[in-house]
Amino acid sequence: MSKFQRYTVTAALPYANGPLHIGHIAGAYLPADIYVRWLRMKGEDVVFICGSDEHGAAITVKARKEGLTPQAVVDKYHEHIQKTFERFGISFDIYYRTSDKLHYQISQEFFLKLYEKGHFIEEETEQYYDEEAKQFLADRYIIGTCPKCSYENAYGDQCERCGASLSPSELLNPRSALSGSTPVLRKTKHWYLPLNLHEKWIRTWIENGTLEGEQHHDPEEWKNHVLGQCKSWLDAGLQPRAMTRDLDWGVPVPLPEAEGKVLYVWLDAPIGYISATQAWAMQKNKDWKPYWQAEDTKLVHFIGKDNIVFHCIIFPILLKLHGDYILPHNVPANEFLNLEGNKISTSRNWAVWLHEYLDEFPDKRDVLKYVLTSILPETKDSEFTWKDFQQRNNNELADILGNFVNRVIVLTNKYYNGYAPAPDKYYDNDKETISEIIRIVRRVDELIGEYKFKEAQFEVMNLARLGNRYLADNAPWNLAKDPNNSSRIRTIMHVALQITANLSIILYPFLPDTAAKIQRMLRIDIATWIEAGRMNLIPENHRISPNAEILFQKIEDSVIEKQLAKLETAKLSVNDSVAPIKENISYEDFSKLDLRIATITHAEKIPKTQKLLKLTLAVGTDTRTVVSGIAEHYTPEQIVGKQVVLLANLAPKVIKGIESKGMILMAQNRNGTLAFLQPDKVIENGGIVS
Ligand code: B3M
Ligand code: ZN
Repeated sequence: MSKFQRYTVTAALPYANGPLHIGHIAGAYLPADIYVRWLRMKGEDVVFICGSDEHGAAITVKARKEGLTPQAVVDKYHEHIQKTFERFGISFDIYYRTSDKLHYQISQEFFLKLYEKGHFIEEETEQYYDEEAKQFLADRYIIGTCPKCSYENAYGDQCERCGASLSPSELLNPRSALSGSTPVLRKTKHWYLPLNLHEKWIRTWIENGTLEGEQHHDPEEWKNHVLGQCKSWLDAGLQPRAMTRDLDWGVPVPLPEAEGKVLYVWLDAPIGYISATQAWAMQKNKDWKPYWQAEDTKLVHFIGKDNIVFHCIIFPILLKLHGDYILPHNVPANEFLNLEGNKISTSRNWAVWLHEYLDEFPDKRDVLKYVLTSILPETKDSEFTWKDFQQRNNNELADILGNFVNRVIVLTNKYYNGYAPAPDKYYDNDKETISEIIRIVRRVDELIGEYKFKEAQFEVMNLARLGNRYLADNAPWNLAKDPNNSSRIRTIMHVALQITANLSIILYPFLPDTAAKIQRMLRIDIATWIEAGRMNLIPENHRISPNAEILFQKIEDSVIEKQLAKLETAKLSVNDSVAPIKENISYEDFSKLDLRIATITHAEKIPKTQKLLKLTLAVGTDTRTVVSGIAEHYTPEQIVGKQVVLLANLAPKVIKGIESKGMILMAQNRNGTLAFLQPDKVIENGGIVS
């Protein structure tokens, strides 16, 4: 019996800035749902928490891109995400949102408690400021080259490629995510959490699972890659981290001198788990405190790997400093799911969107659950392919699970008009099969408890494999040719029915729709795990349904081909990556540009460079050299003679030792191809563009 009286299970709050894709589901939500369904079946007191994360750059950058207010963005996507989770059957007890006023109050109280306990350091520092957008740039508002891996689009707080935690001042060639301009430094005051002061005890908690000398959890139960990421963070040395930001969207800092500042999104978002629990408890007229403050509550955070540090180091420090809260007992983070050989990318629309899947396969949500659980990135990145989706549906769900259940229902109706027979004598292979049923049930139970859902589901399917083998080995359909075998057939069909009933129980956390269908055909209603492993689930004379439903239809090649074609075209149809329109400028600003028509009279590659061509341009007023980064798109031969638009009064610049006087204008589309801007009839060189 577990030492825990209740369970608080959270799933990472998705940013309300776009739809859900299969990577989100495989990362946190499906594993969490399997775990919670299993806990509920075991009669545990569990609350399953999630909601929309509605603050931070992820929202405001999206708002600028879509020309909406942040509130309009979160209203649009919160509703969409909530509905999609419901359609997919993720069984949250509450799907909350952090723009809710209760969350503002709880976050502010949390901040004030730490502030009044003196846990923050107030400091005025220089921060990057975008003079065009008139905004300080922190976190995802600033992009630059990662100092660790040279990734050119690293964020101010984290590099998505190598996972390094960064601060904006570490970025090389920083640029604003809002206007693209180069930011300047300006002074501003923030409240810092000195993570470094807590390094000792948080390291002990991570490495030994102990807290103030007591055993809090067993680190052996934590995933290696989670511990590894925490240790590399700790070994790099924890740094003070600002818990406030200069933004106009977020939870206002509850201090009179903090006008125009909000709580750092990674302070307010995890507190969102607590706010959601309080909102849920109010709805249910329950006390929320035991779920976050009782030592006999188990707290488990399901997240993706890019959130590990926030859930294993920063949030636990905040909870401990507050003083009233328990710390997480496990954070079974998953790695990333890739798609058809590429990283899933919302900006390039390289994704299988969950709402589109549900639109196109309305009766196949269990198929996607099964396939994703079969490939969960539990300890390393994994890959979704539509071919694998089809093969697992056809060769596993239909041929193994569906086929076994169908034969049992059909044969029970054929031999006994649907009335379950009483077993006669048990032979060795019957007894071996029965003990194998019990072994499998116990093993599935253990594996789910260890967050090994992929292996657990495979073990569930072993029960269906066992059933198929048992029927094939005993072949009741052959025995039925001789009436003397009727007592033998009764035992065989009795055992087969018990396997089917046990299957419907242990399948439920993974494929709830399928489990319900099987129980409907068996005419049983068993929702408790305790019944699993029993051999009297279908007693003598219990009548099952006369109708054997086909659980899984085969998926044809054409269905898969259509999905693959859709992916290919989707890549080009995205409007998500269209750069935001910059701030308005005056006509005076525009009139400073001197744009002319010019003709390329000569072009050559610049040695030892991949991207650069040296162009000679006839501009009418003069002939000049311009260096242009188009060598990966055009050969010199392709462009000599072209008329182009030249920004003639751009200040000259020496590039690779060559003085470049001006810039030719190019258009770029979403997947990176370039095009010249050319007059649609010959214009004299030097012709003015206005
Ligand atoms: N909104 C998800 C992400 O980083 C982030 C999780 C918050 S959980 C408190 O994509
Ligand atoms: Zn990096």
